[in-house]
Amino acid sequence: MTEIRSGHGADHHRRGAANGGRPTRYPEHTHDSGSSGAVVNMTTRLAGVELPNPVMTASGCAAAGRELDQFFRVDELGAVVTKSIMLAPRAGRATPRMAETPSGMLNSIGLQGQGVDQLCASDLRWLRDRGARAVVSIAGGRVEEYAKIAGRLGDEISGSRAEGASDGAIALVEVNISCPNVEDRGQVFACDPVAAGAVVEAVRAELPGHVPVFAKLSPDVTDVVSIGRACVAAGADGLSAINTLLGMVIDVDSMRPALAGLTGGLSGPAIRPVAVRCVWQLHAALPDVPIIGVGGIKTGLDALELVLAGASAVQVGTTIFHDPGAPIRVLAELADALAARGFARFTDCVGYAHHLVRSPHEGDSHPDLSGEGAPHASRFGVNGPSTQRGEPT
Ligand code: RRO
Repeated sequence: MTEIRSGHGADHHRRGAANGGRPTRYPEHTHDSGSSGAVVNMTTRLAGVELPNPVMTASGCAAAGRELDQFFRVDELGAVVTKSIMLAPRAGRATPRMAETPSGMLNSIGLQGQGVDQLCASDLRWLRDRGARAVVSIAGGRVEEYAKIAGRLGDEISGSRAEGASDGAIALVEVNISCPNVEDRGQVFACDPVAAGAVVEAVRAELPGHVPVFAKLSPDVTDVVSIGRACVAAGADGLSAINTLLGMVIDVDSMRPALAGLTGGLSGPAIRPVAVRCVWQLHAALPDVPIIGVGGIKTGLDALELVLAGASAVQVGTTIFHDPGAPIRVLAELADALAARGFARFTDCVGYAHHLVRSPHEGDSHPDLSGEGAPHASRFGVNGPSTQRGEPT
């Protein structure tokens, strides 16, 4: 049994490529919750792929994880999500590209990056040698570009491309159909169910079946569920929710827009309620589809909120810019929060809040949240998890 203990991140010795460069399997990855002594199994499954725990970095907030590795061992995260990669290297938008907002940040990076060949040759191999799992985020201007990138990753996974290919690192592929910083809104595939489905179908066709494809959705739509459904119908194995919201800041001193690109993507704590709402709606409509929740997570309790809404994994993003150790801290805090609520397994908590509310069609009476009679009634005023359901979702 592999154990993670509270505060483990900084203390552990560095393992390097001690496992021969292959990702470690974690049959029972548990967290010994420091304060209560309770043990929580943090293992999660995303469309057949098992991860030792549900906490990832968010795309675009930690490159490919190399810089974070000086603060904690990135292989101790569930996965590292790479910055969205395109087919060719790309300079991105003009500067300034970032602006502060109350409880958030606005970015207009514009898909700056090294291109997929360089990602495979360098960062993915580093992640593999580190024993970390990679979620490769891909982006394109056209359906054909997404397909070519997926094909390149497919070659890498099958090892047909080069000796020592980085296949072992790639846990799943996140299809970014929702970047807000493209030249025109018509290019945001996630705003249209047909366009979203076309991208997912093309990507799915290029990747081996055992590599799950997750579509990353935009909150800037009227009905996020209809987009999610279209992606799943087109072959997506799961959904990531949410990307940033389109926003704008005007500097009142210069009286000019703060970003050279004028508009940008809003992230940070300000958007967390939007992420919770989207994850809730998607899980309610598509309960069998795994969801990765992302948006404004700073603490383990923030992560717990998204898990209760239906997320089987979470991504930590903007907070990394001022607190690089945040992802590993969030993991420890999430495990503590689960232990305090009586959960023995992370998976038992996924979507738990849905079981505590009635649908509006069931009348006005409120669910019994008293905890009376529940053997594991907790100080949180809800029936303990062991009285509700035994099986993970
Ligand atoms: O690169 C960006 O400007 C960017 C991307 Br790809 C994205 O998906 N979301 C975002 O806020 N910025």
